[in-house]
Amino acid sequence: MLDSNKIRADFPILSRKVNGKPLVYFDNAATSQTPQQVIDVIVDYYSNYNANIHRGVHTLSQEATDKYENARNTIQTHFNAKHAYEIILTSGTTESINLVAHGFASILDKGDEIIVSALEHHSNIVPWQILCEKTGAILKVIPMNLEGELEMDSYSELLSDKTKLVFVNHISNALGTINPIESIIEQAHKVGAAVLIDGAQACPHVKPDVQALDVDFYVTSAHKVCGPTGIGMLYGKEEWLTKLPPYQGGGEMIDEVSFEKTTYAGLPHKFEAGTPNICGGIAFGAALDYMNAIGFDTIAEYENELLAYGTKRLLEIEGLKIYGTSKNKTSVISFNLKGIHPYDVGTLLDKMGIAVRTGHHCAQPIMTFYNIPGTVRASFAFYNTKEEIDALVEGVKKSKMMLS
Ligand code: 7TS
Repeated sequence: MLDSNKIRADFPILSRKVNGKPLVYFDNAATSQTPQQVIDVIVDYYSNYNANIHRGVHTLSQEATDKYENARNTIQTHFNAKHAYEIILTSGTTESINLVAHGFASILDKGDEIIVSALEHHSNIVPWQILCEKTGAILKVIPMNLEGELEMDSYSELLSDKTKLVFVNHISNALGTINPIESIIEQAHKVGAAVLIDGAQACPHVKPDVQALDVDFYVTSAHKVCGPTGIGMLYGKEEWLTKLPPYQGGGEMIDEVSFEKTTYAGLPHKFEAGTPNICGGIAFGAALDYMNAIGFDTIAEYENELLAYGTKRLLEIEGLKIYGTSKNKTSVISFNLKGIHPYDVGTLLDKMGIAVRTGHHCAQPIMTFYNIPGTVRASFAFYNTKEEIDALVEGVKKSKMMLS
C-alpha cells in the first residue's frame, strides 16, 4: 500500500503555493516533480565531484566517470537490457528518436515503407517525415478509433515485406491509452521490420523489459520519471546499434582521428559525442532507484485508483466529455467542457493553484481526428491524492459557472 503522506514529504515543491492556494500539480505527463533524494544527488555532484568524464586521470574525473557508468548500469538493469553498452544516454526522447531516424537514412531505399500510429507525439512523427523526404520512403499510419485505441486489423493490413520500421508509443501522452506493443512488435518482426517504442509516457507507470518485449529500440526521458530535464536514453539491440552510423561527430565518439581517415569508438560511445550531461545521467539513475524503491506495481495500483476516482468524479459534471476511453489506459484524463475553450479552463484552474496542460499536447493529428482545438489534460502521478482530485472537480465546476 502506498503511503501518500510519506511520499509527498519527499517532494519539496508539493508544499508550495500558487496564487495563494496549495499547489495541485496535475501536469505530470509534461514533466514529473523531483524528490529530495534526487535533488541531493544533483547538489552532491556539483558540491563534491564535478569533473569531465572518461578522460581524466585525476580523482574527481574518476569519481564522476564511475558514478556516470554506474547510472548506465542502473538504467540497464531497470530496462533489463542485455548489455550496458546498449544504453545510449541522450538529451531525451526527442533526441533518441532523431538519432535512430538519422541512422535509418543510410538503410532505407526509395519505396520502402515505415509505419507510425495515429496516436503519436509530434516527436515521433516529424523525424520520420524528414527521413522520408531524404530517402523517398513512404510513411503509413495506423488509424485510431473513437475510444482512442489503435485499429489493430488495419495495422496487420499495412504490414508487408516493404515495411522496414514501425514506431509507436507505448502509452499515448494525449489520451493515456496503453498500446498493445507486444502484438505490434511480434507482427512487425514476422515481416522483418524493426520496431521503435516511444516510452516517454510509459516509464512513469510501468517497468518495461526490453528483452521480454524483444523490441529493437526503446526510448524515454528522465524528466518523466522524477529525474532532471535534458537527459534520457535510447536502448537499442547491439546488432542495430552496430549497424547504424554515428549521429554526431566530435570528441568521445572516436577511436582514432587523422585527416585521412577517422575510426569510431565502440558502443555506447559511438553515439555519445562531446561532453555529456554528466550530472543528469547520474540523477537519472538516482530517479529510477527512487521509483524502484516504491515499486512499479504499487505505483500502478495507486494510480489506477486515482484514474478510476478522477474519471467518476469528473463525469459528474454535466457537459464534460472525456477523450480517450480505452479500458487500457493510465492516469491521464483529457477532457473538454461543452462550448468552452480548454485554454480558458486551464487559465482559471491556474488561478486556483491547479496545474493542468491545455492545448493539442504536441499530438495535433489526434485533435484533428476528434475535430477539437485541444483538451484540458489532468495527468496524475503516484504523489497525487484523491483530495487533490476533489479540488480539481470543484475548480472545473467553478470554471464552468464563470465561463458559461
Ligand atoms: N513522446 C511522448 C509520448 C511524449 O509524451 C513526449 C513529451 C515526447 C515524446 C518528447 O519528450 P521530450 O522529453 O524529448 O520532450 N510529452 C509532453 C507532453 O505530453 N507534454 O509536454 C511534453
